[in-house]
Amino acid sequence: DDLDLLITNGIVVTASDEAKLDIGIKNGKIAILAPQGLLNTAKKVINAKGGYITPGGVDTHVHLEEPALFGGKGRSSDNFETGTRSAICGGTTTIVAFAPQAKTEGSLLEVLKETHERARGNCYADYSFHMLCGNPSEKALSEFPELRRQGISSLKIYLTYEALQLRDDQVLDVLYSSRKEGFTTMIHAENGDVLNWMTKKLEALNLVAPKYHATSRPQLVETEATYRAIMLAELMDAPILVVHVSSPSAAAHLRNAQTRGLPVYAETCPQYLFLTREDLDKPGFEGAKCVCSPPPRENSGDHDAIWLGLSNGTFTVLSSDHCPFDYENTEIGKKSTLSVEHPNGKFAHIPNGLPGVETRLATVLSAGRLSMQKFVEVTSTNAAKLYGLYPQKGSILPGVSDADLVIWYPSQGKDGALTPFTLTNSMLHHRCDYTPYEGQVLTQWPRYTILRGEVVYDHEGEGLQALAIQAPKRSDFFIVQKSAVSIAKPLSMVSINGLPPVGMGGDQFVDVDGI
Ligand code: DUC
Ligand code: ZN
Ligand code: ZN
Ligand code: ZN
Repeated sequence: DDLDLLITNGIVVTASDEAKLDIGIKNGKIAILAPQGLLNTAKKVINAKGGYITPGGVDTHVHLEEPALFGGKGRSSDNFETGTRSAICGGTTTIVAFAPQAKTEGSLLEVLKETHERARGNCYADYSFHMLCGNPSEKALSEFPELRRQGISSLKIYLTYEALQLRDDQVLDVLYSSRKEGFTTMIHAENGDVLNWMTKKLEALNLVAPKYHATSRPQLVETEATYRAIMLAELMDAPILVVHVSSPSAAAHLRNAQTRGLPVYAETCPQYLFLTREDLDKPGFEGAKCVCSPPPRENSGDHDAIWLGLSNGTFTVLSSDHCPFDYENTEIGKKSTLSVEHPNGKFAHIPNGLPGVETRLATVLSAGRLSMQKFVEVTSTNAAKLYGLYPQKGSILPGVSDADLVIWYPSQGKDGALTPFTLTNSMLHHRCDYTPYEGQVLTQWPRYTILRGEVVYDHEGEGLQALAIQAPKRSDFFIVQKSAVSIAKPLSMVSINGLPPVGMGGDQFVDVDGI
């Protein structure tokens, strides 16, 4: 039978291999991988010109159309339509967004239903959801089995933010119910009480400019909460993933936990590889553009430590934490309320979050600091594995995987390579009015994004400025999360420096019903 699409002349990369192979696609699936030149009939042929072909990006940390939960008065710039459009233009074919339950809401199922309604029929990319749990009430906890039946196997909780912060006993409630259902619990690890105290003290001294956002949240704030999260997870013998890790010292605690064999996973994001606190110290209120939590850290040494954590397996995934708020907002002022008392803004009123779903892959690939296999592993394969989307997503397995692919430009110096270009926000397809990576020089961008065998983004045909989406929005792209946890084991099993693992003493919690 004829193939629907044949991709020739590329270097196929997975998390484990790299080989010159042609790819045959039929009915939206990878049909065959063959030595180059062997396959020759297909309805359509794309010549990859010697460029890399990777599985479509899987971005498992994306906030879309959420209410104001992250400080300040911002409203999410992107809805499901603009956020998923931006994703595919950057080579990400599957996102996992959040179904957000604030403290004031009782039912998780109700929130999930509403989130489905916002997403359904509006997405350009495949999607799934993590439950975001701000109120682990008895009712909410009793809904976990039904959530699982509805294809949800992951849940995010917070140790900070007024609308979301849980006490330690509430964290234990969530971990207890999660382990029964086999959920992965994602934890935002910052000590909310400490950073609120720091914020008040800074405000009393009138130190309110954007740069003081970083001052209010030193690494210790993240490190303590990370260690606490590990300790609570160890006590409960439940798997966790610590999200958006920015601090080398927090990373060291995570590494240590992994070394002791605990199912402790970690995520980092491009903002912790490229931005520093100096980006918060721009003239005027510009620093607000880089306000996120945890904040960008001090210097390139911190970046080096996070890159190392990606290379050595401390970080299982590299996600965007796409959470955009408009800088110029006619209703509420510049990414904050600019008031009479605070004509230059006040960091505590700046909603925390950055756009990044479209720039995640190209910025990291252009930096050239990860092997191609590691790049695929942390930006696609491991994300799919952690949340039960693998091997439909995150891989290129014939007969098994969806035909979700990115065809990159040939590497620098080769025929057909992309001329290095300076990133500007006008090139992007999100609905946010800035990118924190404005001015960064990139050497790569997806040449084509392919979703279930269809070319959904054609950068070459349309040029950088153009909206190049050809596929219509799908009626229902929801991907059920299958296996819940722990396919992706932490990769680091040897102790650091050959030292014996550091134990914490004591016993894990043992449940009476024997889980
Ligand atoms: N941090 C951010 O910067 N934005 C969204 C939520 C978060 O935890
Ligand atoms: Zn968070
Ligand atoms: Zn987030
Ligand atoms: Zn305030």
